[in-house]
Amino acid sequence: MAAKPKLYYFDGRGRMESVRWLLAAAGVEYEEVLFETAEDFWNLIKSGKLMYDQVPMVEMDGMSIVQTRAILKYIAAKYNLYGKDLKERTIIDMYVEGMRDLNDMIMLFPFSLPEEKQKILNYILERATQRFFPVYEKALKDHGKNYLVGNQLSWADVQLLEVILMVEELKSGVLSVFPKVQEFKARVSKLPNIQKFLQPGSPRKPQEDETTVEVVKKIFKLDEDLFLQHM
Ligand code: GTS
Repeated sequence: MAAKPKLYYFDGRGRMESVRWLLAAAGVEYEEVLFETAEDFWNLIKSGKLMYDQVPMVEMDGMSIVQTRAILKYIAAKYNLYGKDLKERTIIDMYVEGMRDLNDMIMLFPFSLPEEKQKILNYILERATQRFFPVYEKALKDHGKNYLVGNQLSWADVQLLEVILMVEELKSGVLSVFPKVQEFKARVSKLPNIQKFLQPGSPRKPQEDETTVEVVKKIFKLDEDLFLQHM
């Protein structure tokens, strides 16, 4: 039996959460190495497995895969969640890249300065409801199918459910004017692998709280000003 994929990251969502989602949707069991300190991270760097001395990293099929998109693409392709041909793949990429733009904003939100939080929150919600969700509402309405691409579950659907739930955590009721997206959410949440991942006790992580933010800053030695410039 092939070894289970092994995920290396800190104990939080960050960039790894979409990898957890995609593996879960594919019904793949995995192990996690969740480091807690800068020393743990340094030891991983010293192992020479991180191409850019960065995580996420996933050990899978004899590779140490880094770069979030590379990891996700490999999993999507391997588990038949990446369309049936190049055109479907490109459409999946277009959906997923938009969703990742939104996802990245939400991922960084807990790290924003207290005095900036409300402004950033408003911006995220405005982008979600004015720019991104209308696209998925229209797509689902226009083709009348259950999934975004090719009428079978793909990476785009998994990423969409993940980001819907993230936005709803920031503001409940945001889907009220998107009936097709609401139906999509209900439908995809009931798929057995996904339903399992949504249960309490699954490897799904909560949104980063203040404690996790402090741990992450220590692990990656993030100086606040530098970090904000990076954002
Ligand atoms: N483009 C990379 C990806 O998508 O994987 C970025 C990876 C990245 O910046 N990782 C951070 C890191 O390892 C951790 S986190 O942003 O995901 O929390 N930082 C350490 C460093 O020295 O850059």
